[in-house]
Amino acid sequence: MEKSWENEFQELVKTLPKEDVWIGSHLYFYKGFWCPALVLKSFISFQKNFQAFASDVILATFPKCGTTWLKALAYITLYRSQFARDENPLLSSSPHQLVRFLEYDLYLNNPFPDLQNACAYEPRLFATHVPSASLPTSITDSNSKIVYICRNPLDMFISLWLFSTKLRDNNLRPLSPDEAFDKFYHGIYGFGPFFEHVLGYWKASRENPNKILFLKYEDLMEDTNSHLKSLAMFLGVPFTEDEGKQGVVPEIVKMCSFENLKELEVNKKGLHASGIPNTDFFRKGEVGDWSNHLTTSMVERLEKLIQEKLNNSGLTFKLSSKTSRILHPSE
Ligand code: PAP
Repeated sequence: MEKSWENEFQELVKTLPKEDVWIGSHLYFYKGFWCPALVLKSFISFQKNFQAFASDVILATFPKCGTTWLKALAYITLYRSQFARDENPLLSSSPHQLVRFLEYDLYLNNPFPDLQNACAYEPRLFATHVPSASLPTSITDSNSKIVYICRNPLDMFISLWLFSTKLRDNNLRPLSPDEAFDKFYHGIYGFGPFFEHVLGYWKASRENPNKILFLKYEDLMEDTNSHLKSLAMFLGVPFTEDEGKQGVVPEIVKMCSFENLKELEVNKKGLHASGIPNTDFFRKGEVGDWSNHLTTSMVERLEKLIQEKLNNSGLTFKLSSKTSRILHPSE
């Protein structure tokens, strides 16, 4: 049985378009997105075998858009009644250990992982980068909840490029900004194209706002307190008046802040389940850092692309925290 699935998988891989520009390992184009070689098999197992519970919460994110941050915020908010305030799990575990990825972790070497023991508390809380159209039907058809976060594509590109530079095979020549930009522009990177991913969740969240909470990194950065309150409400664990008086919301916000998480010992050492050092998930944590890296012509091309892709969708992105500049498709 296992052998025939392995053969079937190997046959499938041979038929898929592939690219290897970013870190040296392949991306395969499958089911409408570029799937990193490392997780192609686990994505298929996840899609085929995952059985959602109505109570499940899934954090769905586009890579480099705030996954680590959202994991920390959601975990502490959802389970805050389970541990004492001075025994915060973030002090001893990285956000990626606390909220485990389905394709990048749990299904990585096991088509039927022990999902019950993968979560310390109820309800189960998992994370994924998989686009909405490729989620297992048991997630989309059940009452399970999805929290999605995305980010303006200019900052996301810079974060991805600098992250990939660190992970790139040492035997390869460095990836030039122009090469990286060209692939990015054409949607060729893990879980890309970006716009299809973002618009998939955007449309689904507008059709069913009780099932999908759609967040943006820039909004969260601008006012973390109120977005945390909305998140708690959405998850069915609103902050009480008493918690308000005790300052629980600003306490969680501070605990999960970039500055705090980056300096915790647990995030300075150790590896993510995929082998990536924990420290690589904390770089700068700012809105608008793209302006320190992109050329004028890159910015112009991306702005035009955003206008084309977001056209009439109602979705907009803030590109900078200083000017609050918002790119509307009609600009
Ligand atoms: P992933 O999708 O690969 O798991 P993800 O956490 O989304 O990674 O991306 C990391 C980005 O989030 C980094 O952005 P930067 O490169 O522009 O700096 C990282 O610095 C940022 N980040 C990590 N933790 C936080 C946090 N607590 N608050 C704000 N930004 C954060």
